[in-house]
Amino acid sequence: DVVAELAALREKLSPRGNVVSEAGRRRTIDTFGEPLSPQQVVERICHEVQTEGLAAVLRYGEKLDGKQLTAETIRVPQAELVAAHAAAAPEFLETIRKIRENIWQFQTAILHQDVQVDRADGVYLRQRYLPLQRAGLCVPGGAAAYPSTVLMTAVPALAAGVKELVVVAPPTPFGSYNADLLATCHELGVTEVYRMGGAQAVAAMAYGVEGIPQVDKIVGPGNLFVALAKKHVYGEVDIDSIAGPSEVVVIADETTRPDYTAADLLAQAEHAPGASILITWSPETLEATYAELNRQVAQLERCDLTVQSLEAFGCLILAEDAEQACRLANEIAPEHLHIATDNAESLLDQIPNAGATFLGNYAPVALGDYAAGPSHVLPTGGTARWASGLSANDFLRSSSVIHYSEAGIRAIAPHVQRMADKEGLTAHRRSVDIRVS
Ligand code: HSO
Ligand code: ZN
Repeated sequence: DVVAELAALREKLSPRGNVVSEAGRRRTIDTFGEPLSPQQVVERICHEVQTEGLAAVLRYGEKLDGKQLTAETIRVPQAELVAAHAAAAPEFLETIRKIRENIWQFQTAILHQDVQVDRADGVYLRQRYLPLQRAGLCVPGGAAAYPSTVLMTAVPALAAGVKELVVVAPPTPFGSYNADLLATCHELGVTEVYRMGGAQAVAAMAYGVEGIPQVDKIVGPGNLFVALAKKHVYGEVDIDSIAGPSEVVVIADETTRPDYTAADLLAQAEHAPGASILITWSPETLEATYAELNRQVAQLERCDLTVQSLEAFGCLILAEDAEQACRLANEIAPEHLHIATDNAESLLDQIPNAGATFLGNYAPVALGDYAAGPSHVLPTGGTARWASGLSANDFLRSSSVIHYSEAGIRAIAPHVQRMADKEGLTAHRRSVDIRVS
């Protein structure tokens, strides 16, 4: 029963179903003196950061990330950003600039434009789009360093016109001590970088603490605690969607190269955890892809992690036909959908539920992860059914403008008066009466 299995898979991948390891459980007891659920841990951290401020952020940084920092050292010094940038290889800086250009070009092209509707008698209505003033960007730092995530969150924000960007990354070698990450921040003009991660970083940005003013919106990926903390602080500030582990669904037919497909499935599994799902209606393609997976996995740097991830979250599905394959893919609503069939474009309309769709043999997900232009921050865990990937428009809010002339109010007044009468709001009615009588 593929559909039931997929439902179970999705549950495992969602923040709700994300199981805490034994080590994590023990650390929770060490930290809090009792075995709290991740939800309770996050509530407690957020509450303490809100009431105690920076002291709580520093305390949890020490307890959970094992790093003792102070009010002075929690922010990456400007000199360190400059030094990381100066020490970076020229080719790496060239890569950052090329990618920034691609992201900038796409993100500025999709920006909402102000709209004005003109009616008779000088009445006009306008929708204005205004950038947020200050945005907080979460960059993970657990399993690998992600300078690409700095690009994929900061450049859309800059394209929208956000003035103040704050980057937070945990105080780890893959996080805010990573020279590539710091060089990327400097190249993009991001000057506020803090060595904090987890729920405490989200809470610090959401409530504001000494030396770190509150942001308007918090975006970007993170572990379970970051995801739950974003959910917790929503309303205090805005957030993007809640990201869980990464996923791909590849749809292949008999023309799809099994070696390409295997490479794509392994790339996803490398995220560990990452779900790699192949759907095909060709038994030969399925067999050949399986053989390729076994052949290629042995050559990988992160072989053990990748195998673990494939065993837990990977699956190869033999569908009856193309139609069933599309139905299943749509039901999964994956973060990444790769239609690698001969007629890729023609299947697109049958699968509306996907965070990002990659078409054809030459569009591996890694291009979208690193360089294409749309952000790689995408809805996961089936939320592509209703959520969108991060874009420059997420850093805008809209605001309406209403202008009426005397002739305009006279024409609409009877309708406003009648509606006010229905609702029994006499003061509303009088504010119109006084102008037209
Ligand atoms: N596939 C990840 C993004 C990423 N991949 C960053 C490599 N680095 C989530 O879309
Ligand atoms: Zn990736």
